[in-house]
Amino acid sequence: MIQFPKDFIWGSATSSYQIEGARKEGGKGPSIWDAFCEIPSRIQNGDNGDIACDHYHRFEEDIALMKKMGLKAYRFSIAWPRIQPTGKGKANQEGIAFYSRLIDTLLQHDIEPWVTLYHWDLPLALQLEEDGWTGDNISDYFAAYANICFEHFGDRVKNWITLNEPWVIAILGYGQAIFAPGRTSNSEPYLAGHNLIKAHAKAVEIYRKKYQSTQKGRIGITNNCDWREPLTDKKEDKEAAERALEFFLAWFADPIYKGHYPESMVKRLGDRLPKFTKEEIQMIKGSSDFFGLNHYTTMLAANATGEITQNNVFGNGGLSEDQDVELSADPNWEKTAMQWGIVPWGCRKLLEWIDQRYDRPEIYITENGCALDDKIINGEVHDPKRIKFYKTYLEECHKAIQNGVALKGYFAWSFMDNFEWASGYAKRFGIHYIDFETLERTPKASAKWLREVIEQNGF
Ligand code: PNW
Repeated sequence: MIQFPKDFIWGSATSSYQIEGARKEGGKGPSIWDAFCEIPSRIQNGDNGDIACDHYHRFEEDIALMKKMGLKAYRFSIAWPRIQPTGKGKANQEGIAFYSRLIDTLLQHDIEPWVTLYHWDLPLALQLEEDGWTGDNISDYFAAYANICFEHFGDRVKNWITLNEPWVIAILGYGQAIFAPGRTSNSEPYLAGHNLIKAHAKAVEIYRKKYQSTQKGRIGITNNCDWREPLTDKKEDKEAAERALEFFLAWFADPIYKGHYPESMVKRLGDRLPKFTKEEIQMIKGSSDFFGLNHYTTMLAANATGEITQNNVFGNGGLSEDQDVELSADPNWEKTAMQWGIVPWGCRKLLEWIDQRYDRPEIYITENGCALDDKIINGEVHDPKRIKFYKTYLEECHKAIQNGVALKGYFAWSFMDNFEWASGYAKRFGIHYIDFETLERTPKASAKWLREVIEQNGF
């Protein structure tokens, strides 16, 4: 029997654009994802989040399902354009009222809200008028928005996550045009990343100065990272794997934990990597109360010796040419519907890497899970492969804890099938099945398995 520490947090996660729907209701303004989905051929099957899971209207039913599962925590995100329809100015009271009801209902069911302030649905006006995350003033707009959220929800919300996955925002949004706002560049990602780090730190500064002492919550950031395993024992490949992790995770975590970008990035990117001022470094260093980590997969990394063959799945190598890293997958690995390899030990190695590099931070896995081709048959979804995924990843998490890693919680992605960005509704990550015609929710076998895990605090 595998037992997790007594106070281990068991949760599940979603994000606003992926589940809420109600695109034009409650005074919400348009977001860059509303616009991106209008562009032909960007999203599989021409899907969009106009209705999604209709969580905006069905949140009480969803919270009842969470309660049934015994979830201790629920991670969701606030849609910035519901709070500030143009990204600036005073708060939209209907937006405040919606999230207030959501938070109250969670607390009534003893479920701890973990709130992400930004999970990619930037108010469209900020993209058009301020150049989105590459704009000079964007971090101040974000901080002002964060302030509104702390002011209205901070009496009840004790766990804040500023940004979800700045790497994805910068690389897939500004480098590879896979996600909104759909730009292609080899310099904008580094500028966007720079502004994202400043935005995070400014929001944290406001929280710490104005709210933390009275509201007594915690604030951090969630980064995503795959594991990179050296293809061979050769020194060049080991260095390539390390470099790949630096361009992925240390890009954001080094400034926050060490006060500077990784040396490998500074050396290779030259003028494309902006510099922080002394004051900014002071504000950024130490600006996370915990280490939020989203982890999905592993790839093999080799030193690139010539032309990069674009071997990376769904862009998840970043801008490989900047790193001189060639990625590949072991053909023996099982894969998910995203074609992401299932490699549980990669999760442990990544946790141990973070533990070492950042000197034992408290880590929360704020997302882990898999997309599979689930089918509902006679009202049931048998997803043994997902159960095995969770079981084997959790076993490695447990090993990491035994090896001294301060892993404090785990959130399954996702609570329900939802709008999987460029893949639309074709990829199902949920532990609850959604029929997107009727919007009926059904717990999958994996939800029932996780319910027992939570009940026994192990398996
Ligand atoms: C994360 N990659 O996205 C997001 O936080 C979720 O909203 C999303 O549904 C989930 O993971 C599954 O995709 C990612 O290419 C998207 O490396 C792409 C990558 C990583 C994470």
